[in-house]
Amino acid sequence: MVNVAIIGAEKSGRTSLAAKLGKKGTESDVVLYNFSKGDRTYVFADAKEYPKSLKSLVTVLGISDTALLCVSPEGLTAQTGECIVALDLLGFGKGIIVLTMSDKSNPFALEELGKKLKAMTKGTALESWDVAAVSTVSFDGMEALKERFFGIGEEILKAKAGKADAPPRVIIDHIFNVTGIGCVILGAVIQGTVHVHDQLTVFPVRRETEIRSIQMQDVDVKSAQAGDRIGAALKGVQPKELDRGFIISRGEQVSSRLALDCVLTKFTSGLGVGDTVHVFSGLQSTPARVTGLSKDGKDCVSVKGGERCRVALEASAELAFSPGDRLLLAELNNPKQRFICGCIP
Ligand SMILES: Nc1nc2c(ncn2[C@@H]2O[C@H](COP(=O)(O)OP(=O)(O)OP(=O)(O)O)[C@@H](O)[C@H]2O)c(=O)[nH]1
Ligand SMILES: [Mg+2]
Repeated sequence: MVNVAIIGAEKSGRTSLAAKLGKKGTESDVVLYNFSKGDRTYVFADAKEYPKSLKSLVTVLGISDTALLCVSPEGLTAQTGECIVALDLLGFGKGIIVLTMSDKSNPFALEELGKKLKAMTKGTALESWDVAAVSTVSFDGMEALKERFFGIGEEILKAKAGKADAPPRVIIDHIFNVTGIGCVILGAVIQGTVHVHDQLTVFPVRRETEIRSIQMQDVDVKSAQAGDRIGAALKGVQPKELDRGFIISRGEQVSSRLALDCVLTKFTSGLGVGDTVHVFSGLQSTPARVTGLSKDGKDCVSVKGGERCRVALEASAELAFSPGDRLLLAELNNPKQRFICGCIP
């Protein structure tokens, strides 16, 4: 299974593209569109509530392996920049810049826009992304776009196969109570293989559970592996005890006090001790206060855009994470560009 985030500024043609690429499935602040070709399944995730909700954007990126960044002929906005910053901070090395609504533009303008985007993404994780122009009205470019992300999809599947032997980790993104079954979650297996009857724990709440059943694309299966999107029925937990972003695994670090290594984006005004920020860890998010900063091992009171530092945070809720996870800090009230930095614990 290949999970593809479809993101971009407001009215950049995201939903039209997602709806042409797949069939609508799960819908919340994130809408999933499914597409199967032979034994390959693609799930496209539309961050429906973005730009209003940053969480909607971080959620689709959190459940995706690759992304399509939509840019309309109207061009680049602060939100396009914000999407590029998010993709860069999370290290999305594979994806496609999609120039949408090509029927409303002309080849010369499209080429100029593509060049501008290539310049803007130079030195970021998006540096080697291809640019493709499409129209969901005339269908120009649609087949070529599909061919390109099928190519990326195969590379992703190869990389994921290598992760199937690690301990299982499932990130929960939706939670339901199903009459007669009980607690059912939707989520992504991001590492390892989960089997029916596995005894695992839900973090950060540290609740033991057994995987009662697993479904993929509504079909019962015995196991699922890294990269698969699953539905799973859980024994021993109630839906009300769970929240989006909770992790089902054998072990996670759980804490509300975090010490993180960060690199600030060039597009932030900086970070200071005492600041209130929003921390995103996978699909979990919570407000937090900066309680300490240090640069090159020396304590300091503030850091500027582009700088590297260590941040101590006191979060409002416990977060679950593992070494190697990437967290994001954001200032939700900044009107221009809300991301501050990407961090590792
Ligand atoms: N001519 C033309 N219009 C398009 C195309 N794609 C989308 N549109 C129109 O552009 C508008 C915005 O498209 P959406 O797909 O809703 O874009 P969005 O990014 O999901 O928009 P919001 O979620 O509202 O921010 C709609 O009126 C679409 O009908 C296209 O390829 N060609
Ligand atoms: Mg939309």
